Amino acid sequence: MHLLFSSIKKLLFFLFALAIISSCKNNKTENTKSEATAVSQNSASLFKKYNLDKIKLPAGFKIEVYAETPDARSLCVSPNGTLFVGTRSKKVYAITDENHDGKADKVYVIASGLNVPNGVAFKDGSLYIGTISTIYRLDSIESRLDNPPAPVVVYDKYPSDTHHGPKFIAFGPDNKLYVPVGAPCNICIPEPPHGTITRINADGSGFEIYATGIRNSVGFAWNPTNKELWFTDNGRDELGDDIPSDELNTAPKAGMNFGYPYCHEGDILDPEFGKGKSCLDYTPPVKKLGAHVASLGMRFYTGNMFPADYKNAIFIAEHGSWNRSTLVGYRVVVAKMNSNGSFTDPVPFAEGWLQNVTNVNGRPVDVQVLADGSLLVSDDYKGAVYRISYKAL
Ligand SMILES: [Ca+2]
Ligand SMILES: [Ca+2]
Repeated sequence: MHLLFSSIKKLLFFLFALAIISSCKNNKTENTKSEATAVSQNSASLFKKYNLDKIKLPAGFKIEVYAETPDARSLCVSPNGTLFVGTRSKKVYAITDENHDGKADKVYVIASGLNVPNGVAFKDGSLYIGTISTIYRLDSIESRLDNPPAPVVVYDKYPSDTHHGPKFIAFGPDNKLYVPVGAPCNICIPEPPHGTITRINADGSGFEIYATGIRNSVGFAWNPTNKELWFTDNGRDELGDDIPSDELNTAPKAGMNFGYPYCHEGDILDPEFGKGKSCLDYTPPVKKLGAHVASLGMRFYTGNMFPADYKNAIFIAEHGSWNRSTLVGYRVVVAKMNSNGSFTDPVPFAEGWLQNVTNVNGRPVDVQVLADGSLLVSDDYKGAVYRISYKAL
Protein backbone atom coordinates (compact mmCIF):
# COMPACT_ATOMS: atom_id res chain seq x y z
CA MET A 1 0.00 0.00 0.00
CA HIS A 2 2.78 2.34 1.06
CA LEU A 3 4.74 1.46 -2.06
CA LEU A 4 1.73 2.22 -4.26
CA PHE A 5 1.23 5.52 -2.49
CA SER A 6 4.83 6.56 -2.97
CA SER A 7 4.74 5.62 -6.68
CA ILE A 8 1.64 7.77 -7.13
CA LYS A 9 3.41 10.61 -5.32
CA LYS A 10 6.42 10.24 -7.60
CA LEU A 11 4.20 10.20 -10.66
CA LEU A 12 2.33 13.32 -9.51
CA PHE A 13 5.62 15.11 -8.88
CA PHE A 14 6.87 14.12 -12.32
CA LEU A 15 3.67 15.39 -13.99
CA PHE A 16 3.86 18.63 -12.00
CA ALA A 17 7.48 19.19 -13.07
CA LEU A 18 6.56 18.43 -16.67
CA ALA A 19 3.71 20.95 -16.53
CA ILE A 20 6.07 23.64 -15.22
CA ILE A 21 8.68 22.90 -17.88
CA SER A 22 6.14 22.98 -20.69
CA SER A 23 4.45 26.15 -19.43
CA CYS A 24 7.83 27.95 -19.24
CA LYS A 25 8.59 26.85 -22.76
CA ASN A 26 5.23 28.08 -24.00
CA ASN A 27 5.82 31.57 -22.71
CA LYS A 28 8.39 32.13 -25.44
CA THR A 29 7.57 32.56 -29.09
CA GLU A 30 8.92 29.77 -31.17
CA ASN A 31 9.26 28.76 -34.74
CA THR A 32 6.19 26.73 -35.51
CA LYS A 33 6.73 23.51 -37.40
CA SER A 34 4.48 22.54 -40.26
CA GLU A 35 1.14 21.47 -38.86
CA ALA A 36 -1.72 21.38 -41.35
CA THR A 37 -5.01 19.61 -40.81
CA ALA A 38 -7.36 18.72 -43.64
CA VAL A 39 -10.88 20.06 -43.10
CA SER A 40 -13.55 17.38 -43.20
CA GLN A 41 -15.57 17.76 -46.39
CA ASN A 42 -18.52 15.94 -44.84
CA SER A 43 -20.72 19.04 -44.49
CA ALA A 44 -23.69 17.09 -43.15
CA SER A 45 -21.81 15.55 -40.24
CA LEU A 46 -20.16 18.88 -39.35
CA PHE A 47 -23.57 20.59 -39.49
CA LYS A 48 -24.90 18.02 -37.04
CA LYS A 49 -21.85 18.11 -34.77
CA TYR A 50 -22.23 21.89 -34.27
CA ASN A 51 -26.04 21.77 -33.88
CA LEU A 52 -26.45 24.21 -36.76
CA ASP A 53 -30.04 23.03 -37.27
CA LYS A 54 -30.77 25.22 -34.22
CA ILE A 55 -29.57 28.42 -35.93
CA LYS A 56 -32.34 30.64 -37.27
CA LEU A 57 -31.62 32.92 -40.23
CA PRO A 58 -33.78 35.07 -42.51
CA ALA A 59 -35.30 33.27 -45.53
CA GLY A 60 -32.81 32.26 -48.21
CA PHE A 61 -29.77 32.24 -45.89
CA LYS A 62 -27.89 29.09 -44.97
CA ILE A 63 -25.18 28.38 -42.37
CA GLU A 64 -22.53 25.68 -42.51
CA VAL A 65 -19.25 24.87 -40.79
CA TYR A 66 -16.37 26.49 -42.69
CA ALA A 67 -13.62 25.00 -40.53
CA GLU A 68 -13.13 23.52 -37.09
CA THR A 69 -10.79 25.89 -35.25
CA PRO A 70 -10.27 25.65 -31.48
CA ASP A 71 -10.97 28.93 -29.61
CA ALA A 72 -11.66 30.87 -32.87
CA ARG A 73 -11.69 34.60 -32.07
CA SER A 74 -10.78 37.50 -34.41
CA LEU A 75 -10.85 36.96 -38.16
CA CYS A 76 -9.10 38.66 -41.05
CA VAL A 77 -8.79 37.69 -44.68
CA SER A 78 -5.99 38.43 -47.16
CA PRO A 79 -6.67 39.68 -50.72
CA ASN A 80 -5.86 36.10 -51.87
CA GLY A 81 -8.59 34.71 -49.63
CA THR A 82 -6.47 33.18 -46.86
CA LEU A 83 -8.39 33.42 -43.59
CA PHE A 84 -6.42 34.12 -40.41
CA VAL A 85 -7.87 33.31 -36.99
CA GLY A 86 -6.63 34.63 -33.64
CA THR A 87 -7.30 32.90 -30.30
CA ARG A 88 -7.23 33.66 -26.60
CA SER A 89 -4.90 30.73 -26.05
CA LYS A 90 -1.45 30.58 -27.68
CA LYS A 91 -1.99 29.73 -31.34
CA VAL A 92 -2.85 31.53 -34.56
CA TYR A 93 -4.40 29.66 -37.49
CA ALA A 94 -4.52 30.14 -41.25
CA ILE A 95 -7.34 28.54 -43.22
CA THR A 96 -7.29 28.06 -46.98
CA ASP A 97 -9.93 27.22 -49.57
CA GLU A 98 -7.61 25.94 -52.31
CA ASN A 99 -10.24 25.18 -54.95
CA HIS A 100 -12.38 28.27 -54.17
CA ASP A 101 -15.60 26.33 -53.69
CA GLY A 102 -16.59 28.13 -50.47
CA LYS A 103 -15.48 25.22 -48.28
CA ALA A 104 -12.21 25.41 -46.36
CA ASP A 105 -9.67 22.70 -47.18
CA LYS A 106 -6.77 23.10 -44.75
CA VAL A 107 -6.17 24.58 -41.31
CA TYR A 108 -2.54 25.53 -40.53
CA VAL A 109 -1.09 26.44 -37.14
CA ILE A 110 1.13 29.37 -38.13
CA ALA A 111 2.18 30.60 -34.67
CA SER A 112 2.19 29.08 -31.21
CA GLY A 113 3.44 29.96 -27.75
CA LEU A 114 2.07 33.53 -27.99
CA ASN A 115 0.42 35.33 -25.06
CA VAL A 116 -3.28 35.57 -26.02
CA PRO A 117 -2.91 36.25 -29.78
CA ASN A 118 -6.50 37.46 -30.11
CA GLY A 119 -5.91 40.08 -32.85
CA VAL A 120 -5.05 39.51 -36.51
CA ALA A 121 -4.62 42.02 -39.35
CA PHE A 122 -3.15 41.55 -42.82
CA LYS A 123 -1.12 44.08 -44.81
CA ASP A 124 1.30 43.89 -47.74
CA GLY A 125 1.88 40.14 -47.45
CA SER A 126 2.42 40.18 -43.68
CA LEU A 127 0.14 39.00 -40.91
CA TYR A 128 0.11 41.27 -37.84
CA ILE A 129 -0.75 39.56 -34.55
CA GLY A 130 -1.99 41.46 -31.50
CA THR A 131 -1.12 39.77 -28.19
CA ILE A 132 -1.64 41.31 -24.75
CA SER A 133 1.37 43.64 -24.78
CA THR A 134 3.11 43.01 -28.09
CA ILE A 135 2.31 43.34 -31.78
CA TYR A 136 4.10 40.76 -33.95
CA ARG A 137 4.46 40.30 -37.70
CA LEU A 138 4.79 37.17 -39.83
CA ASP A 139 6.31 38.21 -43.17
CA SER A 140 5.42 36.67 -46.56
CA ILE A 141 3.22 34.34 -44.60
CA GLU A 142 1.03 33.04 -47.41
CA SER A 143 3.95 31.43 -49.23
CA ARG A 144 5.05 29.65 -46.03
CA LEU A 145 1.91 28.49 -44.28
CA ASP A 146 3.47 25.05 -43.82
CA ASN A 147 6.79 26.48 -42.66
CA PRO A 148 5.97 29.79 -40.96
CA PRO A 149 8.70 32.23 -39.94
CA ALA A 150 9.34 33.18 -36.32
CA PRO A 151 7.26 36.23 -35.36
CA VAL A 152 9.05 39.60 -35.59
CA VAL A 153 8.28 42.18 -32.85
CA VAL A 154 6.63 45.32 -34.30
CA TYR A 155 5.79 47.09 -31.03
CA ASP A 156 6.05 45.78 -27.45
CA LYS A 157 5.04 48.64 -25.19
CA TYR A 158 1.35 47.92 -24.66
CA PRO A 159 0.40 47.26 -21.01
CA SER A 160 0.63 43.67 -19.78
CA ASP A 161 -2.74 43.63 -17.94
CA THR A 162 -4.77 40.58 -18.83
CA HIS A 163 -8.10 42.08 -17.64
CA HIS A 164 -9.60 43.41 -20.90
CA GLY A 165 -6.17 42.70 -22.37
CA PRO A 166 -7.10 40.52 -25.41
CA LYS A 167 -6.82 42.73 -28.46
CA PHE A 168 -8.74 43.18 -31.68
CA ILE A 169 -6.51 44.89 -34.27
CA ALA A 170 -7.14 46.26 -37.78
CA PHE A 171 -5.53 48.55 -40.34
CA GLY A 172 -7.40 51.76 -41.08
CA PRO A 173 -7.74 53.56 -44.42
CA ASP A 174 -4.79 55.71 -43.21
CA ASN A 175 -2.63 52.52 -43.28
CA LYS A 176 -2.14 52.74 -39.52
CA LEU A 177 -2.72 49.77 -37.21
CA TYR A 178 -5.48 50.50 -34.69
CA VAL A 179 -5.03 48.81 -31.30
CA PRO A 180 -7.46 49.19 -28.40
CA VAL A 181 -6.31 49.06 -24.79
CA GLY A 182 -9.17 48.09 -22.46
CA ALA A 183 -9.63 49.46 -18.95
CA PRO A 184 -7.89 46.98 -16.59
CA CYS A 185 -11.00 46.71 -14.40
CA ASN A 186 -14.79 46.66 -14.47
CA ILE A 187 -14.95 50.31 -13.45
CA CYS A 188 -12.02 52.60 -12.56
CA ILE A 189 -10.29 55.73 -13.83
CA PRO A 190 -7.95 54.14 -16.36
CA GLU A 191 -4.36 55.31 -16.59
CA PRO A 192 -3.65 56.04 -20.30
CA PRO A 193 -3.20 54.26 -22.63
CA HIS A 194 -5.81 52.11 -20.84
CA GLY A 195 -9.39 52.93 -21.84
CA THR A 196 -8.48 54.05 -25.36
CA ILE A 197 -8.05 53.08 -28.98
CA THR A 198 -4.47 53.75 -30.06
CA ARG A 199 -2.82 53.61 -33.46
CA ILE A 200 0.72 52.96 -34.69
CA ASN A 201 2.41 52.92 -38.09
CA ALA A 202 2.89 49.52 -39.71
CA ASP A 203 6.59 49.59 -38.69
CA GLY A 204 5.70 50.20 -35.03
CA SER A 205 6.62 53.90 -34.99
CA GLY A 206 4.31 56.86 -34.33
CA PHE A 207 2.31 55.53 -31.35
CA GLU A 208 -0.61 57.81 -30.48
CA ILE A 209 -3.93 57.68 -28.67
CA TYR A 210 -6.77 58.08 -31.16
CA ALA A 211 -9.88 58.02 -28.92
CA THR A 212 -10.50 57.92 -25.15
CA GLY A 213 -13.28 57.11 -22.67
CA ILE A 214 -13.64 53.55 -23.99
CA ARG A 215 -14.09 50.65 -21.56
CA ASN A 216 -13.21 47.72 -23.80
CA SER A 217 -13.59 47.62 -27.57
CA VAL A 218 -13.10 44.20 -29.19
CA GLY A 219 -14.29 45.07 -32.67
CA PHE A 220 -14.16 47.93 -35.14
CA ALA A 221 -14.34 48.70 -38.84
CA TRP A 222 -14.40 51.66 -41.18
CA ASN A 223 -17.58 52.74 -42.93
CA PRO A 224 -16.98 51.97 -46.63
CA THR A 225 -18.95 55.05 -47.73
CA ASN A 226 -17.00 57.70 -45.78
CA LYS A 227 -14.00 55.87 -44.22
CA GLU A 228 -15.07 56.76 -40.67
CA LEU A 229 -14.15 54.48 -37.75
CA TRP A 230 -17.01 52.63 -36.02
CA PHE A 231 -16.46 50.49 -32.94
CA THR A 232 -18.31 48.47 -30.32
CA ASP A 233 -17.73 49.09 -26.61
CA ASN A 234 -18.77 46.79 -23.77
CA GLY A 235 -20.73 48.42 -20.94
CA ARG A 236 -19.72 48.09 -17.29
CA ASP A 237 -21.03 45.38 -14.98
CA GLU A 238 -22.77 45.49 -11.60
CA LEU A 239 -25.38 48.17 -12.31
CA GLY A 240 -28.06 45.51 -12.77
CA ASP A 241 -29.39 43.30 -15.52
CA ASP A 242 -30.60 46.03 -17.87
CA ILE A 243 -28.11 48.90 -17.69
CA PRO A 244 -25.85 50.14 -19.02
CA SER A 245 -26.09 49.21 -22.67
CA ASP A 246 -23.18 48.16 -24.85
CA GLU A 247 -22.44 50.85 -27.42
CA LEU A 248 -21.98 51.22 -31.14
CA ASN A 249 -19.87 54.35 -31.56
CA THR A 250 -18.32 56.31 -34.37
CA ALA A 251 -15.07 58.26 -34.12
CA PRO A 252 -14.65 60.15 -37.40
CA LYS A 253 -11.71 62.14 -36.06
CA ALA A 254 -8.98 61.79 -33.45
CA GLY A 255 -9.37 63.12 -29.91
CA MET A 256 -12.97 62.20 -29.11
CA ASN A 257 -13.95 61.02 -25.60
CA PHE A 258 -16.69 58.40 -25.27
CA GLY A 259 -17.41 58.86 -21.57
CA TYR A 260 -16.03 55.87 -19.64
CA PRO A 261 -15.86 55.71 -16.62
CA TYR A 262 -17.96 58.86 -16.04
CA CYS A 263 -20.94 58.41 -18.36
CA HIS A 264 -22.35 55.13 -19.75
CA GLU A 265 -24.40 54.64 -22.93
CA GLY A 266 -24.53 58.43 -23.42
CA ASP A 267 -27.09 59.13 -20.68
CA ILE A 268 -26.27 57.31 -17.42
CA LEU A 269 -23.82 58.96 -15.03
CA ASP A 270 -21.75 56.42 -13.15
CA PRO A 271 -22.98 56.26 -9.52
CA GLU A 272 -19.41 56.66 -8.26
CA PHE A 273 -17.26 58.28 -10.95
CA GLY A 274 -20.06 60.36 -12.51
CA LYS A 275 -20.36 62.71 -9.53
CA GLY A 276 -19.94 66.31 -10.73
CA LYS A 277 -19.77 65.20 -14.41
CA SER A 278 -22.19 65.74 -17.29
CA CYS A 279 -22.96 63.26 -20.06
CA LEU A 280 -23.10 66.26 -22.43
CA ASP A 281 -19.30 66.48 -22.22
CA TYR A 282 -18.82 63.12 -23.95
CA THR A 283 -19.70 61.64 -27.33
CA PRO A 284 -22.80 59.43 -27.01
CA PRO A 285 -23.17 56.14 -28.88
CA VAL A 286 -24.89 56.04 -32.26
CA LYS A 287 -26.76 52.92 -31.12
CA LYS A 288 -27.39 51.24 -27.80
CA LEU A 289 -26.83 47.51 -28.27
CA GLY A 290 -28.35 46.18 -25.04
CA ALA A 291 -26.88 45.48 -21.59
CA HIS A 292 -24.46 42.56 -21.14
CA VAL A 293 -24.87 41.18 -24.69
CA ALA A 294 -21.06 41.52 -25.10
CA SER A 295 -20.91 43.13 -28.52
CA LEU A 296 -17.53 42.16 -29.97
CA GLY A 297 -16.64 41.92 -33.68
CA MET A 298 -18.39 44.15 -36.22
CA ARG A 299 -18.06 44.57 -40.00
CA PHE A 300 -19.77 46.46 -42.75
CA TYR A 301 -21.26 44.23 -45.42
CA THR A 302 -19.26 45.03 -48.56
CA GLY A 303 -20.21 41.88 -50.50
CA ASN A 304 -22.66 41.33 -53.34
CA MET A 305 -24.15 37.95 -52.42
CA PHE A 306 -26.79 39.12 -49.91
CA PRO A 307 -29.98 41.00 -50.93
CA ALA A 308 -29.47 44.65 -51.90
CA ASP A 309 -30.77 46.06 -48.60
CA TYR A 310 -27.76 44.50 -46.84
CA LYS A 311 -25.34 46.75 -48.75
CA ASN A 312 -23.07 48.46 -46.17
CA ALA A 313 -25.09 46.98 -43.28
CA ILE A 314 -23.26 46.51 -39.97
CA PHE A 315 -23.10 42.95 -38.66
CA ILE A 316 -22.25 42.65 -34.95
CA ALA A 317 -21.27 39.46 -33.10
CA GLU A 318 -22.72 39.21 -29.59
CA HIS A 319 -20.59 36.89 -27.46
CA GLY A 320 -23.36 36.73 -24.85
CA SER A 321 -23.70 37.65 -21.19
CA TRP A 322 -21.72 35.96 -18.43
CA ASN A 323 -23.08 37.51 -15.24
CA ARG A 324 -26.65 38.54 -16.05
CA SER A 325 -29.38 36.64 -14.17
CA THR A 326 -30.87 35.51 -17.50
CA LEU A 327 -28.47 35.00 -20.41
CA VAL A 328 -28.73 37.39 -23.39
CA GLY A 329 -26.80 37.79 -26.65
CA TYR A 330 -25.20 34.69 -28.25
CA ARG A 331 -26.21 35.82 -31.73
CA VAL A 332 -25.31 38.01 -34.69
CA VAL A 333 -27.35 41.17 -35.19
CA VAL A 334 -27.55 43.48 -38.19
CA ALA A 335 -28.14 47.24 -38.57
CA LYS A 336 -28.95 48.14 -42.18
CA MET A 337 -27.85 51.37 -43.81
CA ASN A 338 -30.65 53.77 -44.73
CA SER A 339 -30.53 55.75 -47.99
CA ASN A 340 -29.29 58.84 -46.07
CA GLY A 341 -26.34 56.90 -44.61
CA SER A 342 -27.84 56.46 -41.12
CA PHE A 343 -28.50 52.98 -39.72
CA THR A 344 -31.57 51.09 -38.56
CA ASP A 345 -31.62 49.75 -35.01
CA PRO A 346 -29.90 46.35 -34.90
CA VAL A 347 -32.16 43.29 -35.20
CA PRO A 348 -31.28 39.59 -34.86
CA PHE A 349 -29.76 38.07 -38.01
CA ALA A 350 -28.43 34.70 -36.82
CA GLU A 351 -29.60 33.30 -33.49
CA GLY A 352 -30.01 29.96 -31.76
CA TRP A 353 -26.59 29.63 -30.10
CA LEU A 354 -28.55 30.23 -26.89
CA GLN A 355 -31.24 27.56 -26.79
CA ASN A 356 -32.75 28.50 -23.45
CA VAL A 357 -31.61 30.27 -20.29
CA THR A 358 -28.89 27.72 -19.58
CA ASN A 359 -28.20 25.86 -22.81
CA VAL A 360 -25.34 27.53 -24.70
CA ASN A 361 -24.58 26.10 -28.13
CA GLY A 362 -21.92 28.60 -29.23
CA ARG A 363 -20.59 32.14 -28.72
CA PRO A 364 -20.06 34.41 -31.75
CA VAL A 365 -16.89 36.52 -31.50
CA ASP A 366 -16.22 38.07 -34.89
CA VAL A 367 -17.74 38.38 -38.34
CA GLN A 368 -15.89 38.67 -41.65
CA VAL A 369 -17.10 39.13 -45.22
CA LEU A 370 -15.42 36.87 -47.79
CA ALA A 371 -14.76 37.96 -51.39
CA ASP A 372 -17.71 35.88 -52.63
CA GLY A 373 -20.02 37.89 -50.37
CA SER A 374 -20.62 35.17 -47.77
CA LEU A 375 -20.23 36.03 -44.08
CA LEU A 376 -18.00 34.14 -41.67
CA VAL A 377 -18.74 33.94 -37.94
CA SER A 378 -16.17 32.73 -35.38
CA ASP A 379 -17.22 30.79 -32.28
CA ASP A 380 -14.70 30.38 -29.45
CA TYR A 381 -17.03 28.19 -27.36
CA LYS A 382 -17.49 25.35 -29.86
CA GLY A 383 -14.24 26.12 -31.69
CA ALA A 384 -15.39 26.73 -35.24
CA VAL A 385 -15.76 29.23 -38.05
CA TYR A 386 -19.18 29.17 -39.72
CA ARG A 387 -20.07 30.48 -43.18
CA ILE A 388 -23.43 32.10 -43.93
CA SER A 389 -24.42 32.30 -47.60
CA TYR A 390 -27.52 33.42 -49.49
CA LYS A 391 -29.44 32.12 -52.45
CA ALA A 392 -32.65 33.77 -53.66
CA LEU A 393 -35.60 31.47 -53.05
CA1 LIG B 1 -12.44 24.16 -50.86
CA1 LIG C 1 -19.41 55.43 -23.89
